[in-house]
Parts: sequence; C-alpha cells; structure tokens
Amino acid sequence: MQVYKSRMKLVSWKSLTWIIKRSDVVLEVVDARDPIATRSYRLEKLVKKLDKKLVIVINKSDLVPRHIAEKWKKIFVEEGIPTTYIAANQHKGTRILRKTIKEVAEFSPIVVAVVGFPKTGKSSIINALKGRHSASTSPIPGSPGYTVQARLYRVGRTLYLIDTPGIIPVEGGELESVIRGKPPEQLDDPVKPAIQLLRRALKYNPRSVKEAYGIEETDPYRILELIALKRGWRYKSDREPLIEEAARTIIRDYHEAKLRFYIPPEEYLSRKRRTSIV
Ligand SMILES: Nc1nc2c(ncn2[C@@H]2O[C@H](COP(=O)(O)OP(=O)(O)OP(=O)(O)O)[C@@H](O)[C@H]2O)c(=O)[nH]1
Ligand SMILES: [Mg+2]
Repeated sequence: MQVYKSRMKLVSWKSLTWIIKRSDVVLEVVDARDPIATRSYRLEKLVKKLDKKLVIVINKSDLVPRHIAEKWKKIFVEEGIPTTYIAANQHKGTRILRKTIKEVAEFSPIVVAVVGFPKTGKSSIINALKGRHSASTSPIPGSPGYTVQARLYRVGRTLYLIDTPGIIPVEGGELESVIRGKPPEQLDDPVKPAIQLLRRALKYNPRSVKEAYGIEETDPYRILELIALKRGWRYKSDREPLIEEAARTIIRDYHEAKLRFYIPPEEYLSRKRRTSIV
C-alpha cells in the first residue's frame, strides 16, 4: 500500500476572500451523499457579504437515487440558492450547470470560483465543464493529484473557472472535519471516525458493510477486527488485529464510495422543523 506523507494544503479564508472578490459567481460544491455536512454557511455568508452570486452544485449525484438529488435541489432552491446536481466524473449535468451559471451572472465573460470542502469534486467539475481532463484530481485527501493552489481555467470564450484547494472543514461536524481535513495516514486516531462512519453506514444502508467487505456483523469495532484479520493485518508484538489499518481502509473506502450510503434529506428537514419550533 502506498502511503502519502505530504502535508495537505487547504485554502485559507484570507485567500478565499481574495479569490471570491475577483469572481462573479461562486460554485459551492457539496457531496450528494451528505450535502449538509459538506456545506459551508461561513462561505455562503462571505459570498453574500461580497455581493457575489452563489450556486450550490450537488456533485457525485450518481451515488444517490435521482429523487434524492432532486429533493436536495428543491430544499436549497427554497432557501433562495440556485442549485443544480451533477455527476462530474461522468460529465452528467454539465449542460444545466453551464446554463445556471449564465443565468445568474449578469455579464460576460464570467469568472467563476469553484469552492468547497476537500474531495467534493471541484477539479472534476472543471474537467467536466471543459470536456477534458485539465485539472488534476484524486480520490483521498492529500493523495497525489489533489489541488494544492488556486488556478484559472478557460472554458469556451466566455467562462473562466478558478479551481481552489479544499476549504478548512471546520463546520461540517466532527466526522467530516476529521476525514476530509487530513490524509488517513496522518490521523492520530483513525478508529474513532471509522467507527462513526460504520455506524452511519449501517444506519443508512444496512447492507453496505456486507456489500463492501462480505462481513455480516453489526458491531463497528468487531467489523474493524474482522477486516484486519481477513487481510492479515496484525500487530507484530502480540498478533492482535491491527484495527488502525482497518479503520484507515474504512475512511478511504468512504472517499472512494466503496462503502456506500447517503444521508436522506428528510433528516435535515425534520431537524430544521424542530429547531424552528424552539
Ligand atoms: N462517484 C463520483 N465520484 C466523483 C465525482 N466527481 C468526482 N469524483 C471523484 O471524487 C474524487 C475527488 O475529486 P476531485 O475533483 O479531485 O475533488 P476536489 O474537490 O478537487 O479535491 P481537492 O482538490 O483535494 O479538494 C476523485 O476520485 C473523483 O474521481 C462524481 O460525480 N461521482
Ligand atoms: Mg481539486
């Protein structure tokens, strides 16, 4: 297994502000599997303050049923934000995205900043809009190909896209901050987030663990042990299962969508209803 020791670079809010100031439209890229945890209210506020146009792009929509992507789109549109969904790696949804960008921008040429948490598919969206692979991409945070610095790409004659490194994931809840903020190799404790991921996977798609690992077990800790044993990962000292390595595998497999589940929009809606009553 390859281990990437390089320090991951994220975009600072200072440079993000600089980039947004120079843009007309900001695409906030979220992951269709969990759009709320990969959404940044801080970014949305910043875009509003700088008087720029915001578009939410729900990417990786191939990983959720179509009606789920539609529902998320409806939710965000009702919140007043133009939204489209896309499967960037399959170049699906690009025509509507292009149309949405042109509708919200008031003039041409249009400068568009593509912004979002690490690994939401910002660079893939640029490639999909360009129609060929120009921006480098990668599956795991910090692995070779992730975006290290902002870069401008031209698409056609009137569209300029700025690719950016991931935003520091401080808001998406602890799990997203941990798994998107560092390469899995650099996590001091990969077991805690992996257990959280497994709990979610089992809750939202009870078959996910069986499908990914052929293991029929519902205790997350035991699942880690079984994965380690299956792959022969043991501590040299006492031959106990090396669960840290199994935990890193879980995190990688979530990024690569081998561990498949998604958060249903209803959960967000009922939470919203509850908090608006209080
Ligand atoms: N299933 C699926 N995978 C996608 C999609 N778009 C991108 N990916 C994958 O997600 C991973 C991350 O994509 P990138 O385009 O590198 O994401 P990024 O947001 O630019 O990542 P950073 O630059 O590291 O912040 C890659 O492995 C892509 O192949 C999509 O629509 N569907
Ligand atoms: Mg990138």
